[in-house]
Amino acid sequence: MIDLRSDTITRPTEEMRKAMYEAEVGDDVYGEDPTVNSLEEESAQVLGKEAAIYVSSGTMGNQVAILTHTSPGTEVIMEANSHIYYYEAAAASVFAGIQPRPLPGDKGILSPELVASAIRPDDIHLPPTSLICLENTHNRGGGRVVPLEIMKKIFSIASQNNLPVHLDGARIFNASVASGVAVKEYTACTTSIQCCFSKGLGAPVGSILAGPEIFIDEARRWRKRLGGGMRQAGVIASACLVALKTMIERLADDHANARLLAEGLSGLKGLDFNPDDVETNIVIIKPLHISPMLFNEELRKRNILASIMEPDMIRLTTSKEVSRSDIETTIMAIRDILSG
Ligand code: TLP
Repeated sequence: MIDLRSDTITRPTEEMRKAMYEAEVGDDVYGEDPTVNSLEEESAQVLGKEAAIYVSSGTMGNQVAILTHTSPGTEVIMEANSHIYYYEAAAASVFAGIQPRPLPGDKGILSPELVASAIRPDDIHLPPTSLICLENTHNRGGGRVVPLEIMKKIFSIASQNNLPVHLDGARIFNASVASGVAVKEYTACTTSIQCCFSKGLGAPVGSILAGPEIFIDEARRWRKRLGGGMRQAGVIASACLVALKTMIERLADDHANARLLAEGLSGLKGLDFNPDDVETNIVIIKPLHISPMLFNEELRKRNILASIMEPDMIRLTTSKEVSRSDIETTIMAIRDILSG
């Protein structure tokens, strides 16, 4: 099978498995797991933040951040297609009791002016704005890189209003590798950042949440409250350390494969698709004359897996599990389906 459903399907490398086998461990709820401690220190350093906390998933990282930054009855500004708004089962409303304020973006990119206009004035009728959330790269935006300039402007607006900014940086290393902008430059425009090891970086489990020390201290309490305090978590954290060391540069290969796919699909009749929209490892296409369900079934018959994003949208995601020749096979299969 050629699995293009997501980059979450990546399996640990040999080096990760070896590190997991050999990991030194302790009880992390006591702060005594040396491998988790190393991962948190190293991640904080790489992300340019004072401190970091290892969490079980990207969703937990985002939710712990929202819980830590906000209080019930306040409003959180987010992009209407962001993962936090779209794919976290309303967790922020359920757990943090916040009201989301979804704003329309251009393929995931928010306009700073729109963000500024959405910040609530002080009025007892209105929920106070407590947080601005961003996402980079933007998943439903087709893996688009949010430009640094946009992030800088939004951060400056937030700072003028004494508001924190949380970045869902599940794929921040993809953004950095694609744009050539250092990760620290992006994170300098955020108060906190969540980034995933279990996507393109190939580790089996976990994300990091990084931010100011005082914020991470409180995030530790929220993680515990949610039942996210893990014990000998060094076994899985060790693979994340390997991911940081060995898996970032190679994301360029995934981007090159996505580009190859984009070019192979460019101009095909029966597809609504602009290859210029592809900037990282995600390719979103809209078949025009065949339903995505049927399109997906046809792909599956040809041993290719894709994910349906919307009733009219298919997502193809490249990762280390997909080779250049798999992409060539996929292009031929899609041409075949559309011509049939
Ligand atoms: N995204 C998954 C699905 O949930 C859609 C995928 O296959 O892409 N932020 C972003 C931007 C994400 O894309 C994801 C996962 C998360 C957060 C959540 O991470 P996990 O799955 O670790 O909770």
